[in-house]
Amino acid sequence: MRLSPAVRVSEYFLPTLRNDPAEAEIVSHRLMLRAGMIRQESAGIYSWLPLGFRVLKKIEQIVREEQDRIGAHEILMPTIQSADLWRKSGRYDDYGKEMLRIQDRHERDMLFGPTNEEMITDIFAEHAKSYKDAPLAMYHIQWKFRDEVRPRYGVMRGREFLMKDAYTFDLDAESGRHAYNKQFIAYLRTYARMGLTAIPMAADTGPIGGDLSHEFIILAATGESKVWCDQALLDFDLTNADVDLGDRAAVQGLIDQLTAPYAATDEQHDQDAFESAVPEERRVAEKGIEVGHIFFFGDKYSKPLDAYLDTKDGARVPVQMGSYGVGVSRLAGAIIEASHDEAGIIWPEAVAPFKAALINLRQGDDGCDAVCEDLYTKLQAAGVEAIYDDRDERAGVKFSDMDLIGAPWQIIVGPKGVKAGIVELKRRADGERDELSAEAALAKLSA
Ligand code: 5CA
Repeated sequence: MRLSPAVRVSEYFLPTLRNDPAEAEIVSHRLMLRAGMIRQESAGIYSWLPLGFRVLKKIEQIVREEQDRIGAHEILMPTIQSADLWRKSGRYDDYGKEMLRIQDRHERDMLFGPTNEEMITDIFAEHAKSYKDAPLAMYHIQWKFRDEVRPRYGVMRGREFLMKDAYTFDLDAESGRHAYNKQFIAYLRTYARMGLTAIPMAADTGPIGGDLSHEFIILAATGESKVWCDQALLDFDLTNADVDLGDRAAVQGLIDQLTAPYAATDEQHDQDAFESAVPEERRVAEKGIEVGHIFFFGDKYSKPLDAYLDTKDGARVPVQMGSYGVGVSRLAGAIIEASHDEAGIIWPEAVAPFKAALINLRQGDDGCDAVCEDLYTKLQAAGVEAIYDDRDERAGVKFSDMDLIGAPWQIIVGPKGVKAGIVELKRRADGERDELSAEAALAKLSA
């Protein structure tokens, strides 16, 4: 999807707020509201305004590229599902009040999907019959609904939220495990591209089921899960996931290496085991945000939903499955939790709504306007996504709004500099400023 390459604030919808909204308890929620990224429609349900939408699409695209890279195929399943398949799997009753149940005009039981194991198993079962149809991996990026008891923290725990859910189908458990491992590696790559260190932790499987499962956790004081791990995991270069995906032993070796140090969430934590496994100076006990969760559950759904494959020697076996979730909308909040300061958001370049904010300090001044217009045109031509603050506002307002929305770079154009033939290039992350010609700033940003 192509986002518009550049916008003028005067023509944009950027409803920034000067003050902290009272309802927001954590920094990412506050900043998303203040930066005009989202608007709450009802508890746990949000509209994504232009700035937020751009970030959501960037996150989605990274997730998509890393799924495609391991050979998963993108599809799109509906949000509304019939209750029939869920009755077959037994989860219609198990899911309880978290599931939003709906009746259509014919009084047929429908539901707003909280996840898609049943539906995709049924899709697979209808068309896949033999060993030749495996292995297969498919995913979609679709809105989910879970009627959470306590939706809170903005998009972090919503009721309606965007999830990438992938599903794998294999002939035997060993191949299924390899499919799980490939997703594991795709997850490390995905989070690393967003500037995040996500720690894999052995986890409970809850309503999804199975006995092999990992959560991917970002450490943050405002996280909802308590986590304990070995500092070694934080020091480990998790971006170092360059392994030949066809080499099962090498892939398993990498996973073993990543899962060997102690790492556990609340449900799995054992303080004695933690203390004996990790020397005191390396013990990390913090809170974390779960940004992904993967499961291998074998034939839990394929048996009741009749997804069987004929093997080469004529046997008939239930297909071995796993499912793999990434909290796409939650990530927008999680990235902000990991990257902000007093003044606002500091977007990692890969997910920034705009790479650069062009700030005209004296709108209406011929010199400033001319330099800005020229830069604005050239930034677009160079493919640098830019937001031009061309409002008739005080410099202070522009500075604070542009710091708030957090583009990685700011080009600041003022009357004095224009006379001297220079602009200021400011890096949002550390405030470092450079004085240089407009051409040099442009060259730096388009590099
Ligand atoms: N079917 C499996 C994997 S596809 C599944 O649904 N897993 S899950 O329940 O763990 O959800 C996957 C991810 O979605 C979570 O790791 C989390 O990042 C995100 N998520 C879950 N519930 C919410 C919620 N209420 N608000 C925002 N994100 C959520």
